Amino acid sequence: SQITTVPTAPIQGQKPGTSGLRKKTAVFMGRHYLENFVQSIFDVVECQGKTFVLGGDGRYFNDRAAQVILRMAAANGAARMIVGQGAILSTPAASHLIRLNRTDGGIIMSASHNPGGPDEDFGVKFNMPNGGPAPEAVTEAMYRRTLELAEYRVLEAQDVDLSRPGRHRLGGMVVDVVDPVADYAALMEGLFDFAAIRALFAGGFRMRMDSMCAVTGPYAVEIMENRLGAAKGTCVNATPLPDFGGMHPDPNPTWARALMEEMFSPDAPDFGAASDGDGDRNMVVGRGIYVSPSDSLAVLAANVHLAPGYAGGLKGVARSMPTSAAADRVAAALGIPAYETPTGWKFFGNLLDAGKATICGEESFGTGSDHVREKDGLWAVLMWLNILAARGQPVAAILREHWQRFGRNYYSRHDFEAIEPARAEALMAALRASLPGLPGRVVEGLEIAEADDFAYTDPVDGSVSERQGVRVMFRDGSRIVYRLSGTGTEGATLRVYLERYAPGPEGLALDPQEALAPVIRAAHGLAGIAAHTGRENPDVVT
Ligand code: VG1
Ligand code: CO
Repeated sequence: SQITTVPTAPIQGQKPGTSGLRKKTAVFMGRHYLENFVQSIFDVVECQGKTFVLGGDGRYFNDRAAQVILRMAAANGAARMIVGQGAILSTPAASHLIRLNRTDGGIIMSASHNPGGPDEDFGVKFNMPNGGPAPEAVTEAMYRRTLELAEYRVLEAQDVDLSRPGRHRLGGMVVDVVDPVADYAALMEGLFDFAAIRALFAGGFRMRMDSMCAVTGPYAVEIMENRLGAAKGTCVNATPLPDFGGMHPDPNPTWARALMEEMFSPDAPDFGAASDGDGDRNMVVGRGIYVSPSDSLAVLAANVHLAPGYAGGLKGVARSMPTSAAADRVAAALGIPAYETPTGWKFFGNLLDAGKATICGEESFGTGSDHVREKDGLWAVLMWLNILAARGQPVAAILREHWQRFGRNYYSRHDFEAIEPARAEALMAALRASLPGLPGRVVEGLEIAEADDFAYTDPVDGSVSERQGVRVMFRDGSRIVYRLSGTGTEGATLRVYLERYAPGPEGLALDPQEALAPVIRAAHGLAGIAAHTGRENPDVVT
């Protein structure tokens, strides 16, 4: 077969955000769009003789894009591609395959928790040989390459049959189609006490695992139902669909409403969980009690030693800056370091590689550990199951005991979506300009101690990332963080992160929105949210 060099011209705006390049599907399907970006990836990482993993979350265009990427990899001299059957791989499973096979990285096709379909979103990102998302220096180089690209290379060939495991040839390149679930399930079996979790289910423990018609369905069925003996039907919405069945596969109380309703109903099962489009996020819910992601990270930090894979304890805990400080309190009690990184999993990679942190988390329903280099939704759910089996208590009791011991960081995130970008930028600019005058001011009865724009110096490679979010910190430990989303495809999204610490033993059982009421009012006042955006109320509250 023949390699064709196709003349092209730079396409503006191919700049990866918090997690890869995400655009409307129609944009990705546009002339040369996918090809230009993939060629830029290959030009930066150098494709010749290399082996890469390829897979995606199964959304609309996933199968077509996979064939294009394979033909381009072959034309650019790749030696071998390891592809999930049906071009399917969850993000954590892709990360694992990259590491397990010691490959030169991988390409993941996903727009994660964004809806999928011809009118929704698509995305592509590159992961490094350590299995983690490419750091900013690499994604910047890819972006610069898109701005100078003049041609791309593609092999003239028919589609590769990805419908079942097996080996194929595409030009001079080997294509190995692999079972997307098997290696990942084996990894989980090595980390957790499957016998104890099996005994839990055998004893009548009931669970609902909602895969939201996205990629974790086959993983959840194999692990929960087949290997752990959970009742058939425990896993719902377990068939990945190109449009996620019209769902918004974002596991939070707003978008996983059916799960929330069931968990708060009289006949609620013992435990509920949901995962996102590409399987790296998780939400966990107990009977009648929601676990905030920040609390989940803290509870895991305090209990992971109960899982065999973590019996040796933790080297450190890392959280993204907007995540609550609940995990820091556990780290302090354990006498281990706590790290605070900018938003996005790529910033955890160096800490994990260097053995400085063992578990990591973000307030955006992301939790994971050094077993892979992505956040991992099913890992978190299995960790919770392992803890529930070991402690023999319901979720509510575990949370109450945690707050009694460490105090409670009341926490909430308010999202204002689809704001006109210029207005969102103006809000952030005004906030940044106001920073020097904030310390000492009292708002809603709260005195501001410090205010800044978060900057991070990576303790491993010394790289600096600036302008990562405006922080307003109050004398009593309360905090407001403002930043703009880097994953959206339409307008701007303002995220406002709100936190207030209650030391206990009293006042630990309030509704977070009530406990945070003065902080919320202060957040609106300080940023002039209504004046800048015309919005009084957030679109999504988590
Ligand atoms: C959001 C979250 C961030 C997460 C990122 C990718 O980014 O806030 O914590 O790492 O999504 O998650 P942003 O820039 O929109 O706030 V996923 O599951 O979309 O890969
Ligand atoms: Co995701």
